[in-house]
Amino acid sequence: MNKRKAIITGVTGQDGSYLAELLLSKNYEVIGLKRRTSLINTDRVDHIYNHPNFSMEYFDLNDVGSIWDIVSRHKPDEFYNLAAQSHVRVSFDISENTADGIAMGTLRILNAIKSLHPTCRFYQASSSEMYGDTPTWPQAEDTSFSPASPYACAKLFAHNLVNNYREGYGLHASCGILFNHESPRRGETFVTRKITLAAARIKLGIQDEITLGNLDAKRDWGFAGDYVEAMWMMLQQDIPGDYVIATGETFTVKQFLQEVFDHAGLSIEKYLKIDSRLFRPHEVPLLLGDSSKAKNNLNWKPSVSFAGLAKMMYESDYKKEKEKLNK
Ligand code: NAP
Ligand code: F7E
Repeated sequence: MNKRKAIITGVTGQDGSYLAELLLSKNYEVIGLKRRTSLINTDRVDHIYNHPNFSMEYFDLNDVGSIWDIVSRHKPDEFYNLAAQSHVRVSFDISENTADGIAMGTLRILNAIKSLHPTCRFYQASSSEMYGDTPTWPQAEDTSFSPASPYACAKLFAHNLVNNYREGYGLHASCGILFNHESPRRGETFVTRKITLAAARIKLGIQDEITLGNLDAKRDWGFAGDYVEAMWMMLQQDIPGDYVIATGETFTVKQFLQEVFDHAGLSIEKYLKIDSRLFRPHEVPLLLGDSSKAKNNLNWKPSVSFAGLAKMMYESDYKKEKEKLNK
């Protein structure tokens, strides 16, 4: 039997790397798409680079020609669109670039699939940020959206577009409305990783303090490895659809900080500084997901607890920073 072929945009990112590993373990041929960067940034996929079923190609969300070329040459069975300028705070600074990549980039991919290879199954990385400051919680698939950043507005555009192409053209296109998910591979400027890395470095005596913004925001944090399983499960369903993926528990940034610092045996009061520049023009106060639909239809559930996630990320950072010190 021929191997199933999957394309992943954003393969150099946190989720792209976990998803590539998962699909390789299921014997897929995986083509990871990356954009050109001036420094090599393939750290998260270096360990699978020589896998016989893995390859990487250049593309960019802003480049129609590359997208059409890749879809027409490979004719994949599944297409996972994970690429994005994914930092909410940064989306206020580079709003046009963020919106173009996420909104128009998704449109470019959908048009290529519709015209060149409409049987391809498509996954869109939608986000809980689309709920923004909705007064309703927990948030499920039918909760109204109230996006509170250029990032979230662009994600909602893409989300609506996928629904529109599913209905209008009969594409097998699904959206995962994923709540925050983290891991030792999380980018260092997202709050969880910023905290675990700082705690590890403070513990080792190579950092003096941690500077944060709003500690009161609440997030529903899960483990990225669990969440990429849900992406794959969505594309194995006969009928496409939208699914909330979340743990169903919410904690403040302060609680995450406390969990990590307690684990490291550090006092928050001694090392924490608050910087108003890290607050956002428009904050999302509370995200808490209801993933009952995913539990019922996909048999998906998270496997890592809040405390387990904090510990996993801290231990990983401590080990890596210690190894660097000993070099
Ligand atoms: P990430 O670590 O920031 O990875 C984003 C990926 O997109 C990187 O590979 C990045 O390339 C690539 N990219 C950015 N702009 C691009 C462009 N113009 N053209 C081509 N590639 C581009 O994000 P993640 O945490 O893995 O998240 C994956 C997806 O899920 C994103 O769409 C994100 O918005 C969405 N999402 C994430 C979460 C979460 O909590 N992690 C929750 C909901 C939704 P470089 O490596 O070159 O920067
Ligand atoms: O912020 C607060 C900040 O940047 C979480 C992305 O993956 O998840 C992510 O977006 C909270 C916010 O993630 C700092 O104000 C305090 O309330 O880790 P974050 P995010 O904005 O929730 C969603 C679901 C996505 O889709 C996105 O792609 O933490 N916070 N102090 C801080 N945040 C950061 N980054 N840095 C701080 O110093």
